Amino acid sequence: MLNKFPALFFKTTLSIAALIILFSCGNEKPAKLSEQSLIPMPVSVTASEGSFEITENTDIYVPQGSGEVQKIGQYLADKLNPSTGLGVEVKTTASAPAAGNIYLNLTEADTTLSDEGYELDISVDGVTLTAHQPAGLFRGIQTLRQALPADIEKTEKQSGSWKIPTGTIRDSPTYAYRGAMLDVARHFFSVEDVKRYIDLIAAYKMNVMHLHLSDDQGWRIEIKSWPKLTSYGGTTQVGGNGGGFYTQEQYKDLVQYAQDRYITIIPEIDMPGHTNAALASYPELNCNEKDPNPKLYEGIEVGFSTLCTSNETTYKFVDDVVRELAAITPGPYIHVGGDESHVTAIEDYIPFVNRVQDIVQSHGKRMIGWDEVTNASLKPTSVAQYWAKAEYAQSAAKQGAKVIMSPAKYAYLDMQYDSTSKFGLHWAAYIEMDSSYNWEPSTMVPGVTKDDILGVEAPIWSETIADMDALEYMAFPRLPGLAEIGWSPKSVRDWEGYRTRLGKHGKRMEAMGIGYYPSKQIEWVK
Ligand code: TNX
Repeated sequence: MLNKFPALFFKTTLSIAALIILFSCGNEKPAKLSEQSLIPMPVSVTASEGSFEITENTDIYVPQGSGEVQKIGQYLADKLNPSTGLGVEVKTTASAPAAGNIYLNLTEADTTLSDEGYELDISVDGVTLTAHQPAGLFRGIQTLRQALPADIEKTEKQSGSWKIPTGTIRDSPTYAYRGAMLDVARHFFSVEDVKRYIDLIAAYKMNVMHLHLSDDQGWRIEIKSWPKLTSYGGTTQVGGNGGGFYTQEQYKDLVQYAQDRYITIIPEIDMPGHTNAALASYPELNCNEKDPNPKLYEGIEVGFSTLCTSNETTYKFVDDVVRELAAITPGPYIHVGGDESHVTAIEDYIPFVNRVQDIVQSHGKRMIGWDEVTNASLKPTSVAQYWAKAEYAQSAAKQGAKVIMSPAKYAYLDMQYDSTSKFGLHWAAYIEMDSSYNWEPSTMVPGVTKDDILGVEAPIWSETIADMDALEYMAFPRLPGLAEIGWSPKSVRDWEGYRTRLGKHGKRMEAMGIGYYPSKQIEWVK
């Protein structure tokens, strides 16, 4: 008797430990679909009991004869294979595949799905992703990624099972334009860096990458008819040490890379201000004969430079630049800046912008400008990007032009989180997670309604941001919330719910290799 007690105790302890191990490892049930931390939050999620597991028998099936869907299937396979090591293949089919597989299908029938909308059905027998357009399949794949364990994002083989909770998600975006802007002028970012940023914004269903390609400190895109813009004007950056530019071939490669992710590149050439790099490269663009050739600039002041608006050479220059850019930009927009032209008299600024708008249109594109361009006469096809002044956004709406919402106080990713932030500025605000998330585009500016708004964009200016580590620290974790403001309807968004989802999403950002700011406002789940 005396001897038996410790043996029984030992056995019981062992079986409890075994049970704990059983439930905490491989056989763990995934959270319900409705409890997955999906960002942006889908329009509707209906969860059921059960799960589908991706195994070595799972493949991705796409309809016969659609090279585009095949490519999307390959994108998904390339996301799944490194971490699972399961060798998922893309195969074509004429009808729904056998149980155990993933099926990507386009449907003409479901016209309630918008261009980027999708339906994701997960049953114990398989996954079916349906969309009206290929872009919808691509967006739906981002949801599928987030429905899998976070380790799916790692680039080395992981152990573990790959279960997806069952249910149905129907989803489509609230705004057609959901963008991020990267300032590659103050500090230059390489093609590889920009591709990484494109991949990161794609994961949150953003569809625009706005590249700020010129500023006082540097000109970053090859213009063949004005070669000194890059050979001289691209040779430095803030603080010196570096600089650089994209050749037109490299730019085309970026456009294609973005297009493969259903992201439109919008190139920006800022004018008439923010032009010191151009003015230093070509003296004839300056009005002032006495000081025709300013030096390259490596500081961070703004508002001191202007193209000479009374000089015909300036318009030849603008026409050449827009013509060459339009030829390598399949997207509908050319951004012409127009911000902070503090040394351009308003009576010169207005006719300048009007003329530039005509030039952009003559090359088959629509003009976007920062909100100050509403001082000019906007065409209804033009777009104003609101960043500072409500009255400018209102003026755009009154003129029948659409508005992109980038309120600096909420949406600027280069603003510091708080006074201890390692990088960033704070002229507009300190932007912690709550204020970054807690704003609504359609009620931000009185008189500017949802119908006036094309969408939302999160800019990152790079005066203090010199590399990818700094960029990711500033963009994350704010960017996913801004993507959600653009994608998800108001009715499914609330700060407390988002806080909880983001807390669980930290592991996924880590798996994606994102060096994010671990805000104290979020309870990060380890
Ligand atoms: C204002 S926002 C600017 C940029 C600066 C930024 C810094 C806007 C249209 N212009 O030139 O880089 O502030 O936050």
